[in-house]
Amino acid sequence: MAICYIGLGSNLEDPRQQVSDALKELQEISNTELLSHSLLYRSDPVGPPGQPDYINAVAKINTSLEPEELLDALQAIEQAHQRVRIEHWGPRTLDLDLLLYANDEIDTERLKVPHPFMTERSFVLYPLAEIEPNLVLPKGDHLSDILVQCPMGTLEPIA
Ligand code: A4P
Ligand code: MG
Repeated sequence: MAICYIGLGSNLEDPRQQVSDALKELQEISNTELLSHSLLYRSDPVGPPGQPDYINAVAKINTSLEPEELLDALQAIEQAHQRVRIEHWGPRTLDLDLLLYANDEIDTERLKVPHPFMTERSFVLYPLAEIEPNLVLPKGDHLSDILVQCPMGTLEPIA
């Protein structure tokens, strides 16, 4: 079994509902258990300006799926949310990123783990720290040390 962390994000078509529904759908992935998840957070978009605010969250799961099988399952959930890919870093109904898969480092055409931008993004780091404050990344970096170098910016937890 592998402990994994999934980053959820949405900024189209009722983002709060999209993320809440996706958290429930993570529980339905085969051979996978949802262990915990963060609050929902609101933030300004990173990337092209003029798009709506994002809602983000992070989930912790335990799975016996292989990394690419898990990615398949995450992409199936994205598809079910009728995600429209308009532009890179542009608006989306649902984005599911595999942030961490056990202590693995993966670099294939389809999958890069840890997720390449996770250590720069407040909307990933703060929800992750909420559920796993003592996390150590595969290269040995402590999440708490990365966090102090990443301002919270406009990120705020929502009720
Ligand atoms: N892929 C490779 N590694 C991974 C991984 N670890 N997890 C591949 C998931 N997918 C991974 O993904 C393109 C391909 O990446 C996939 O087919 C998969 O094989 P995509 O989701 O279609 O591409 P994208 O989302 O447009 O690009 P990217 O770089 O994944 O963007 P991000 O990092 O997802 O960022 N602002 C706020 N406030 N909140 C947000 O959530 N999100 C983004 C998107 C931009 N700005 C944001 C937010
Ligand atoms: Mg993505």
